[in-house]
Amino acid sequence: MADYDLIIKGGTVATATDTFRADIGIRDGRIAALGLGLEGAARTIDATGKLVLPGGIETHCHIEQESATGAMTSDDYYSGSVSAAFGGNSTIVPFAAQHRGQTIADVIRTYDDRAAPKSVLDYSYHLIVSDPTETVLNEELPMAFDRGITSFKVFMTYDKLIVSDEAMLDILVTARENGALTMVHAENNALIKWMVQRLIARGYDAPKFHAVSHPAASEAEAIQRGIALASFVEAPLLFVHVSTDAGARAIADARMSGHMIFGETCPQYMFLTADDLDRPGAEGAKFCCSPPLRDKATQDILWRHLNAGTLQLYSSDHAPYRFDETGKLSSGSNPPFNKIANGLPGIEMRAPLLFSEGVAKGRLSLNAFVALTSSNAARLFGMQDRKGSIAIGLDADIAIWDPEKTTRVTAAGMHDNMDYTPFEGMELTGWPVTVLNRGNVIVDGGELKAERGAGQFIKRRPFDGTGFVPSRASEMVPETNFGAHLF
Ligand code: DUC
Ligand code: ZN
Ligand code: ZN
Repeated sequence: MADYDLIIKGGTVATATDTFRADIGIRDGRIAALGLGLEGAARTIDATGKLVLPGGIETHCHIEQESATGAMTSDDYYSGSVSAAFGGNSTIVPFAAQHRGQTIADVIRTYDDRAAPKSVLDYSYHLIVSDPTETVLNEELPMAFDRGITSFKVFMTYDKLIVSDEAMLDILVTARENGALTMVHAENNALIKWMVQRLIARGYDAPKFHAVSHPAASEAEAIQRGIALASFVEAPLLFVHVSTDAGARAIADARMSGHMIFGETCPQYMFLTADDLDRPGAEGAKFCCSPPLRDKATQDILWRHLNAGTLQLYSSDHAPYRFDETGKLSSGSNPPFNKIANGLPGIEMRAPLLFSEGVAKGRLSLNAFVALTSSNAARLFGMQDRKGSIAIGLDADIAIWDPEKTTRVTAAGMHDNMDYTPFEGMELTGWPVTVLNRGNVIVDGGELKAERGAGQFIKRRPFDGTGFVPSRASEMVPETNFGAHLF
């Protein structure tokens, strides 16, 4: 009998910390050996000249999800996970959205029914909580955390999703007490509504005014407020889709002060600008997302924040709405900017864009690339015991990259259920040619090898705040608040 089911031979392995030559022996879906000259496998993959990296972990994507206004994303768990797999990912963590009045148990059941029969990749969900009632906070969320869904997102904007600052404090305390991580969409709702109203009233309704209606100041203010609330109750908070220098600097400051504050940015803020919204006719609608695209100077600064560790995650925020009446044009062929579904597709392009523009151009180390696309997500979202690195005992989730392969991005080349890609025409260097999930080859040489529904739900561990020694606000501590016990 062979020692291994599979050996990946002759490649250069890279983790978030190390780069080394090694063969990888895989048995029963896990990494069983790392060494030189491994032999004795039923199957061998020759990785000579290739980079052998942990499979990507995509932790910000919207798949088979209804928005608060009722628009359904164009990808279901099959097309969404297939597209993710072609982009070098082995695991996805999309959102399971609660709409007001819905129980969390009902939300989880709905998404289990959507994901289990279709996902080709391992998966979990973050909940979106829009109705934080007492029952949701005290009974339903703890039940979800016990089931291994240990993260959830809340919104500081959008009338149908927004949570008040008081609700946010309740939510943060619930998360803290149950070992969960709160993620937040941070934009100032009032400032955006005020801008939208003024722009529309004056006839400025073209897609490009979407960028004007969501000012950088709106993100900066909400991030600062989120930090103030989270640090007051000593709770961890992750700011998703950070798009401004001011927002990222607030995160960096909070981290330097010891607070459990984390940040994520996305390819659209690194590789597109608000000028893309100023395309002829309704074309700009293809580039409407929130927060909006910014400018070239911000792109340069976001690279610095990625390299400096301010932002630990780089995710696609894949929110696919087609350029037709089911998506971007649901309010007509020339929609005003405030009636355009928010979001861009990009799950397949996330890692290749960062590799090409970062690693291949010398702006990012290979190890930082692995950290940003895989390892940091595993740690932040409680999967580090199974995923996010190449080490003995971990799941054999592996992406084999050809660092020389060049690709021209086209919508037709994508495997999602979209009719455009915002990255059309970009020339990239480096591509994930073979992708494994738990030892199974799911993509190889441009072909899908995975079975529909082969992905497994991953029960995630509680948030681990090791290394942070935050100081609680004195008003929350009995020794300094005249003995009041507030937790
Ligand atoms: N926030 C997201 O994270 N994705 C799409 C739209 C939004 O507001
Ligand atoms: Zn958001
Ligand atoms: Zn999103």
